[in-house]
Amino acid sequence: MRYERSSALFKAAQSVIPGGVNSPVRAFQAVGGTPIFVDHAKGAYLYDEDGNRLIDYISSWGPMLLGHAFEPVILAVKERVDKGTSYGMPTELETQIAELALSMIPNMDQIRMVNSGTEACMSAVRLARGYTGREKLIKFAGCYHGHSDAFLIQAGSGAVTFGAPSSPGVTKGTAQDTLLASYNDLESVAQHFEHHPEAIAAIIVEPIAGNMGCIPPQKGFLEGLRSLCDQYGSLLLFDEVMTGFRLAPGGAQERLGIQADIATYGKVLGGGLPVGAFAARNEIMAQLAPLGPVYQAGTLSGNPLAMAAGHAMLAHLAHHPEVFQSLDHKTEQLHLGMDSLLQPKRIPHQINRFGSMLSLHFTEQAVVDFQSAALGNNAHFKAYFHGMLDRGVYLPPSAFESYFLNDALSERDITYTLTAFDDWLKTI
Ligand code: KE4
Repeated sequence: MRYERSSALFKAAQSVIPGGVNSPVRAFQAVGGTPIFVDHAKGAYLYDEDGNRLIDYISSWGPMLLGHAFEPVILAVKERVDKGTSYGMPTELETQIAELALSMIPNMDQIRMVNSGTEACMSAVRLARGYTGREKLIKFAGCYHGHSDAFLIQAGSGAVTFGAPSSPGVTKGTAQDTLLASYNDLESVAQHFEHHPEAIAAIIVEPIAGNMGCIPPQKGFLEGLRSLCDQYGSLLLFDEVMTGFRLAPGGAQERLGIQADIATYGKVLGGGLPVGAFAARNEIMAQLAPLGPVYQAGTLSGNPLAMAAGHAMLAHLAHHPEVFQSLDHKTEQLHLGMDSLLQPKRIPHQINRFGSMLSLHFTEQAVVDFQSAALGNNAHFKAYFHGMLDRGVYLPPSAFESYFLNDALSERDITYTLTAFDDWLKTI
């Protein structure tokens, strides 16, 4: 693979954009090398500035569930753009996508559109605090809910893990209201409720974690969170920015049969345009401005182009539920194929998979939380990432990310990917 043009473009970008990227993970810092600059994308393929065609397993970190430049989405945006790009006034389109989304999502009465997953999660936490009148938030080490201060918290010292800022700029005052627990470890959550029985507004959780690689919930984990919230009068927030409209029309709530009090969305919901959202029952949403005192707003929230793209995306998924089985099948094929190639090599590895999310970890022990995910052999991962990239397969440039398959991937693409994997394995 040649990368001269990407290298030149990266050099130019670095002089005017911090780190040359508008989101850190794109900078390849975890795997080294030069970020790939894209010229365009179609279906399952990315076409970079050096003319390389790459099979895409990131799908823009989730939104491109149906592949890049999905025709109905492109057409919807083209039809809409001549009517103007933003009004700062309500449109029928916003009601239509809200009705459609709520017809797919179980257990929610209303939805508020925002412009990113971060904004959705940040607003959901504020709403939970406003609704309960409580201040503490429980989150899980390794789960990512966007870059709002309340989420940029790492394990602090102390018997019951108090939060400490994981980024400069996050204040100790903020950190003290975020309590950290371990994913798949109910006891680490119960401890917080025992110490703060009436102070915890909510638990926020990725129902299937996708920011430590892919980590599915163990049996009873989410059910346990649900019952702890019911026992102590706290709200259960499902961060479905990744899983929403990806695992099933109704996301993880539908797939797992567990009800959240507030659910957040993004990615697929916007069909690739900037959209986030949060949904809840009427009694909770009644607290949100302009109905109630919990303030939240956004100039471009419900933007007509983004709504047009999102509506076209959801309409397709609502009318073609077979997409979800197709995605599951393709992901299973990739999983089983990789595993069968790895077995004879006796390379310690774990492959986690749920729906169309998957991750490969070079480690002996099961990857069930952030601590076990961190034990992966990163040198192996870097070699794997670049080995596959050199063979035309684009994977997430970090071991702490999930793959996001898209339904434009053909059986041939999966077979090619496994051939490339086998070819790389021969080099180690
Ligand atoms: P955004 O603000 O990036 O739209 O969404 C934040 C967010 C919230 N919740 C979950 C579960 C998420 O995975 C994300 C964002 N995901 C990352 C990928 N790990 C986006 C990629 C990036 O940061 O560039």
